[in-house]
Amino acid sequence: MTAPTDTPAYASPVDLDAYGPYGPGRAHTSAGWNRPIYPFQGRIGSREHPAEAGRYHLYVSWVCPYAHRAVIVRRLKGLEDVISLSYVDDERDGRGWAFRERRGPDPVNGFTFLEQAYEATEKGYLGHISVPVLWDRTLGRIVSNHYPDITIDLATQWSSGVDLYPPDLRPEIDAINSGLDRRPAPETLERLDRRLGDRRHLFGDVITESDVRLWVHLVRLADLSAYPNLSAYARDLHQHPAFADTFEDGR
Ligand SMILES: N[C@@H](CCC(=O)N[C@@H](CS)C(=O)NCC(=O)O)C(=O)O
Repeated sequence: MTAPTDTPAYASPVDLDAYGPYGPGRAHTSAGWNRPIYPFQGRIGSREHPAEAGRYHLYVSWVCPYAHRAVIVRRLKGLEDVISLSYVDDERDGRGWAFRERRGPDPVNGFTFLEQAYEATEKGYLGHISVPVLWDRTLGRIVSNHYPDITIDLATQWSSGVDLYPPDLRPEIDAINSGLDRRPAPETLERLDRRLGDRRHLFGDVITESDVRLWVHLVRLADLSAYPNLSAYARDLHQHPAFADTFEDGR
């Protein structure tokens, strides 16, 4: 592991001529759709990765909706001082996610490419190098790059006044979330639009995991005009700092 220094370490600029465009490269796919297999599925709260403040770091990207969810959950739970966060550069060449001036260095390991975190975890790793990825400082390795587990663990493993995944709602939250795994189908949007006809959020006054999932889709969909309740809901949540401050319009 490279110790952080006063001089930030950055990757050289994106160079498509020299390195080619990113991907498809390491597309480890699973049955049904083009989804990577996740080799790293550790859980916070397990014996290996106890829920300790200051121990974990999230590597994310501004341009990745999956990473965005983890950033919103961290903020909603008030975990900014508990779990550190850094952003990879928005653009990639054939070398994959990298740390550059635009989004700042890797404050934990001084890596210049995210690939180094995967390599440090598993030498010779040939799988998918994705964000979000959760890093364990104590063990010097990745806990998980499985985005649904990362958001659930952030939501449940540290107590604060906010419960995004209340036990009594979990079956219904899981059911809604499964329809929001990928870009939601029009029937899903219609159903959720109707649901929001008589409540502020998907489960009423409280904000849950499902709202985080849904909102990230909505703000990236081109046209919500056919869904008046979803449009109003998206605008309403956009006023909330956990949503507004973690999103750059136009992305
Ligand atoms: N697609 C993953 C979520 C994570 C993900 O795809 N992240 C993207 C950025 S939005 C990534 O880092 N991909 C790496 C790659 O394309 O190799 C999933 O289906 O669960």
